[in-house]
Amino acid sequence: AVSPGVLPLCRQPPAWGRAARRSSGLSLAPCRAFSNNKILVELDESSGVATMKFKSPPVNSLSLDFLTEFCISLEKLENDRACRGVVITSNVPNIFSSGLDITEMYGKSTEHYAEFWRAVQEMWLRVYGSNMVTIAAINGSSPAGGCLVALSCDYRIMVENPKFSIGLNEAQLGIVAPFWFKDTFVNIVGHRVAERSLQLGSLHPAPEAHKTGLVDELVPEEKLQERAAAVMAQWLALPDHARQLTKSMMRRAVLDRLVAHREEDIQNFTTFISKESIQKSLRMYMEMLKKKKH
Ligand code: CO8
Repeated sequence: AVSPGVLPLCRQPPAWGRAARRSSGLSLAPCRAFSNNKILVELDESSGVATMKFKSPPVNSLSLDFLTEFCISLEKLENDRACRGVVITSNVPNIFSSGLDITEMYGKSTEHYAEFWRAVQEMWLRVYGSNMVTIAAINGSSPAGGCLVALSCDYRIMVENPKFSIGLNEAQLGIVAPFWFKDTFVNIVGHRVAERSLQLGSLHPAPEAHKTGLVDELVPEEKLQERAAAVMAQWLALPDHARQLTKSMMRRAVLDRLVAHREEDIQNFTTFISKESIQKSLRMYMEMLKKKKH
């Protein structure tokens, strides 16, 4: 489980990848990879850029296990001096992430809700507060928590397919996006766009998401990784310390607000999600998702 602000330190043994390649007889390409059940990470040591691919079919939902592995992977990269930037993308066709795993918020104990919510907070604190350059390469739909992951990055590039949508649609589920989801959203699109979008629980098709500023640019699917690499190179051309201090100056107040109210926020979540009416809304929403197929 993820504890507040203190994750188990899981540093890579030095030259882990190199040793593996040597024993397999492959050449010494400057690339290291590590993987867990949910996420694949490849670090190109020559550019200092890691690619993190979500690989948890069918929809990359952010379960407790997923969030824990996500945080551990981020921490590994954050502590790796060879890594300066990370591109976050998906290995599952047509889906970036379907957001928080609804089954973690339904029919469970209050202790479970608290543990789950702490992991959601931890994920956001790590992505939004990362020292690395973070780019979301959004190659599929990205509702709610999936949108939050993208919003927490420094830059968003989305595949131009209008079938892919993104947004904080919590209101559609009968739940309310917490203040730090809202703060992150407002900081990107401004108050008016965020207010309307949040009240309506809008999922914006890619072209509309671009128009509102929710994503920074659209590209054809086959150009996504190439474009992410080009944008990353642009951001990495600056000295890290100046960029990092500037990022911290822009984001610190929002991060500190959650840190200061973390336990209260967990309490609010567990109370809210445990309500019978909210459990009923979530059940109906899950049934609607299942019915949609048939
Ligand atoms: N959690 C759990 N299971 C999910 C989720 C999810 N978020 N999304 C989809 N699934 C399941 C489906 O039920 C389905 O299960 P099964 O195969 O057993 O029937 C399976 O994944 C595949 O789903 P689809 O058939 O719907 O796949 P599609 O490719 O047709 O569509 C979508 C993919 C677009 C992602 C679609 O599944 C969808 O819209 N999902 C719902 C997304 C959503 O609304 N997520 C919001 C989660 S809430 C959140 O992130 C923030 C909450 C903040 C809490 C604040 C409270 C105070």
